[in-house]
Amino acid sequence: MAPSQRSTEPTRPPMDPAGGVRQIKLQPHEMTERATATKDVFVLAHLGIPHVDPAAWRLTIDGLLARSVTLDLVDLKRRPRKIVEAVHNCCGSPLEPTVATRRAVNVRWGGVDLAELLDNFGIDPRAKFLWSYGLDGGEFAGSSIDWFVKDLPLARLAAGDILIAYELNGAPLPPEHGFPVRLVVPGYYGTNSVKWLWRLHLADRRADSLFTTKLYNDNASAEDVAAGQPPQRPVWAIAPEAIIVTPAPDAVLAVNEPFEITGWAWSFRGIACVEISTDDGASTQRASLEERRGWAWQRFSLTWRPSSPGETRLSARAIESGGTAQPDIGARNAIHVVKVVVR
Ligand SMILES: Nc1nc2c(c(=O)[nH]1)N[C@H]1C(S)=C(S)[C@@H](COP(=O)(O)O)O[C@H]1N2
Ligand SMILES: [Mo]
Repeated sequence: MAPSQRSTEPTRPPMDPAGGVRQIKLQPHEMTERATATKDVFVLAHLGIPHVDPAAWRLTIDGLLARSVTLDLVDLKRRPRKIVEAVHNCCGSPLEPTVATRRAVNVRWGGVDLAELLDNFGIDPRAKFLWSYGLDGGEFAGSSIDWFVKDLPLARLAAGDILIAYELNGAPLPPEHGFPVRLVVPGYYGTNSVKWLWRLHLADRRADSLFTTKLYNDNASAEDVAAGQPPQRPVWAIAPEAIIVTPAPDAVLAVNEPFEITGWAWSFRGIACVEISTDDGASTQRASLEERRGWAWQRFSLTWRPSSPGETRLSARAIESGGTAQPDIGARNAIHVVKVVVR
């Protein structure tokens, strides 16, 4: 390999469609499989889908490094391939950050370990953020976007497993999921995993783009601000969340018959406990919960024997290692409630 530096920006590949795409494939009660099939993975593209010629594709890594580098697909695939199973979780619309959308899948990504790759090029100690650029551009929320740009704190490298990914579930990335190459940041909301990646830039400050500084920043609570936290918090690490898979909404369950309430729970820090309520929140019981395995979601289950007929609301609350619990309402990770009928 003879790394060289690219001086000019790439030409944007054809966009088809040009304009946002949002395909939500599975509702919570359909998330029955531990490993989500590629056809069931949601598609979120704010600006459309660029169709990239893999032979012309290049990745430039520049900024606060001892030396910049440009890699092609052959360079990348020659390096050791790492497979990472991880929850992939869209945080919902950046224009409606407090709406729970429950877009989550659990998949296997394959690619090159970013931390190992960067080690070869000498990270400057002044570098604090990694900016990542997608080949897509266009209009979003009244703004004209050159490139989709996100950033993340370089400190995230220490937790491991950030990939420059070229495979999803053992096959090349499909066009809509970032072909030929995307970033994958396990444990961070999906928006940070930039598709159609063409540049990684190391900097001492956050990227000044619509999707980094204007959108995708949550307002901190009054308590947090009083405790000295910054007023805004970037949408990076995934907050605790649990999804009820069984029973489905409006399911009819038999009185006095055991029924297994099941679902998935996850967060950046990992889930320590899931509490289930079968009586509209009046009381809770602890579900049995799988140990965390890497970045994958954790299954929970609880056998419930409904004792009286009528309508009731089941809910599950995930509590992560460290103690943070899902809020009841008004957040992207508000608790999931499923109404059922007992007869
Ligand atoms: N280049 C680029 N990367 C992107 C996006 C985008 O619009 N452009 N959308 C982000 C969002 S909001 C999510 S949730 C995930 C969705 O990835 P998927 O469509 O492969 O499921 O990609 C992220 N990466
Ligand atoms: Mo998203």
